[in-house]
Amino acid sequence: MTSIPRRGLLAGAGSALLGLTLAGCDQVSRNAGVRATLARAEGLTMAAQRLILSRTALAREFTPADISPDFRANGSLRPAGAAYQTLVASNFADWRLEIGGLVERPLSLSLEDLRARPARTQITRHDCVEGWSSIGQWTGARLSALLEEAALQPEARYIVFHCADRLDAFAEGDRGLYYESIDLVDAFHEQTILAYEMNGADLPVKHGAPLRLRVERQLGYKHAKYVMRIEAVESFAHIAGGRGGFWEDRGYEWYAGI
Ligand SMILES: Nc1nc2c(c(=O)[nH]1)N[C@H]1C(S)=C(S)[C@@H](COP(=O)(O)O)O[C@H]1N2
Ligand SMILES: [Mo]
Repeated sequence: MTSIPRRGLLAGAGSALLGLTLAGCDQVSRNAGVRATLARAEGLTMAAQRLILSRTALAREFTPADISPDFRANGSLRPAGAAYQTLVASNFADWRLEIGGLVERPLSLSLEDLRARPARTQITRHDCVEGWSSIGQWTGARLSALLEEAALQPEARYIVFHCADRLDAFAEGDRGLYYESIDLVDAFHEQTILAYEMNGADLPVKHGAPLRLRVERQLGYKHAKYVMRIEAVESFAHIAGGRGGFWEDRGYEWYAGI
């Protein structure tokens, strides 16, 4: 398992604690002072340490026989707009994943580049809040390795995933775009990958081609499809509705642990 940078782990632990004990309490979770106190190593209680351990535990993995013959697709099934259609037409040859924000070395990676990076394959169950589950096999680049390569700056607390699709046609500007965010505990989790393959084939368009997040300890809406850009941030308060994700901006929990 890749080791999470100590600073990142502690910062993530702070936000994990807040997520559990102060869920939905916006004022407090935005209070940097509270987070800093929770993140201080000496301030970590045994309960907090147990909590970190429980968050690094693996999600259940299944066998090839368990794979759902018809994995459901949900939300956007194909981003609109000429730019995405052009990418599909060339089989994503000109597509690049941008990794930036609070990093020392911004990256711009082609699918080929991503395939050359440390990878993981896993068979997991996807649980959607709408009440359905499907089991699929995912292969992708480990997010931890990509973030190590980009080298997070010490202020980085969250990883934001910007997607190609506009799910809300009526919302203004970037508020209608799909996006998601996770903390560093999940970003460095063993099973957190950017998947370019599903069930042994290229990721289909309806499931997020060319790249989608798998963050296996959380519910379906956290698994951003059509990922175009990854941004390391100290806070996501300035992005879109400010709550860390498309559905979070519409009332869903930011931490959707399962
Ligand atoms: N970009 C983007 N990512 C998204 C969505 C979306 O509409 N757009 N829907 C989310 C929801 S609610 C679920 S359940 C899963 C569905 O993934 P699937 O289509 O591969 O089943 O993607 C999540 N990620
Ligand atoms: Mo979902």
